[in-house]
Amino acid sequence: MKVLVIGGDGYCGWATALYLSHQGHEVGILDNFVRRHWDLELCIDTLTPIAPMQQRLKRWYEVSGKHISLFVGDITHYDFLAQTLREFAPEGIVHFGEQRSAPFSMISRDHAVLTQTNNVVGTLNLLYGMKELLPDSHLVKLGTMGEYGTPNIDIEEGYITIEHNGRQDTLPYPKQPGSMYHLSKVHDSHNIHFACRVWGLRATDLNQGVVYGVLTEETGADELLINRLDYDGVFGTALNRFCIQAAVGHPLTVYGKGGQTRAFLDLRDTVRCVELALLHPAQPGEFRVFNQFTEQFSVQDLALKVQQAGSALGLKVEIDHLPNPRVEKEEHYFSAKNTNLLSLGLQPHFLSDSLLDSLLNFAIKYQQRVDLTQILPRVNWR
Ligand code: NAD
Ligand code: USQ
Repeated sequence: MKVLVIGGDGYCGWATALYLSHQGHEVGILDNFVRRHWDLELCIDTLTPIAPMQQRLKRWYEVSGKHISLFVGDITHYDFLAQTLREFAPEGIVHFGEQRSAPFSMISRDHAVLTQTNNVVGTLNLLYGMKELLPDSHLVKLGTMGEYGTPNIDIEEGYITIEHNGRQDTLPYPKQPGSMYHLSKVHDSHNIHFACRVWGLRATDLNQGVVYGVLTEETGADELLINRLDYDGVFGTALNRFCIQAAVGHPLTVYGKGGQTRAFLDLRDTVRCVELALLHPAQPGEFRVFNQFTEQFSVQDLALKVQQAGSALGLKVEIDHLPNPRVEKEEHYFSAKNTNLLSLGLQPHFLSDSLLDSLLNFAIKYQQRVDLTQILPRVNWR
């Protein structure tokens, strides 16, 4: 299949582009490298030394014999996007190309506006591009489990059947997102749903949980193919951060009580889920929603698991409960469905001691690159 990976220089996108290329798909990467620019602006850096994209692609060709096309530009610029769609003419479009940090979106009004403009306008341009140029292509869009928030009922996959005043309907599941970033994903979902209903486009929204891990078969094949791994207080995510904190002897930063429960998955499952969605496309006019995660944990559970795995490696790991910089429930019900991807054949990698060992060892290997001043959270929701 011919697949365009938008955001292919990022954490999920790079691993996915290489995986799809390895599986024999013809892959193109579109990215404007704005994430590298935001890192520079915030004075942060990935734990792992990532190479420039052109070097990454050259080495991938040397290692695998497979060519990946590169389109450098911003999808909020319609002319560039339309030209890329015309030239590459993909059958599947995987869209990772957004500002994806909740804390980044809450730094200031400017950051909220940047996040929502970048994400909503980029996706809207893509929908118009598909309508005008590639109406039969299939959009696989990365959404987030955080669109749902933490309701006191089970979370379904995108839709819920409701009875009201004696009548019944199946409607989009209510959304209660917890940051300006998560809100941008809700706005995207509404726009994509509209494009499917009204223009007959086909789309799959992957409501992904928090991703952990760094190694995939392909990114581990050579040092120049290494993936990014964020640990700072803005772009770093819970489990990845905890492993790096443990490796450098920083107390684990549990926010508040730590009862916040979220859905998680291994990066190796992200890449496979995307391929499964591509291989089993939505029908014309269908807006399909899959909850993309394999397990649920509270933040405190994760900290205890990392502490245990660290002890086994001889690390002394302390757990801190910091005042929560976010406004979120710290004790709540959380039970989400995730059967759609499993029924398409996903065989999950569950969080195991061996994964934690490998993440911890990876973090130990690159520990001299950690800037300890970037670990504590700096962005407050209030
Ligand atoms: P990332 O920041 O590592 O990568 C995003 C990439 O998109 C970057 O390379 C960036 O330069 C590019 N990009 C952003 N805006 C662009 C634009 N306007 N035009 C072209 N390129 C643009 O993020 P990630 O962690 O790989 O996340 C990818 C997607 O998956 C995001 O949409 C995110 O919301 C979603 N997601 C991520 C996680 C996670 O835990 N990392 C969990 C759930 C969902
Ligand atoms: N948390 C801590 N300590 C930390 C970091 C986070 O306790 O050091 C807590 C947060 O308060 C929150 C939970 O862990 O309750 C998850 O936070 P996170 O930073 O790991 O993840 P989040 O902000 O939700 O965002 C990440 C990705 C985002 C994606 C989302 C999936 O950055 O792109 O959409 O995970 S989900 O959480 O399912 O919405």
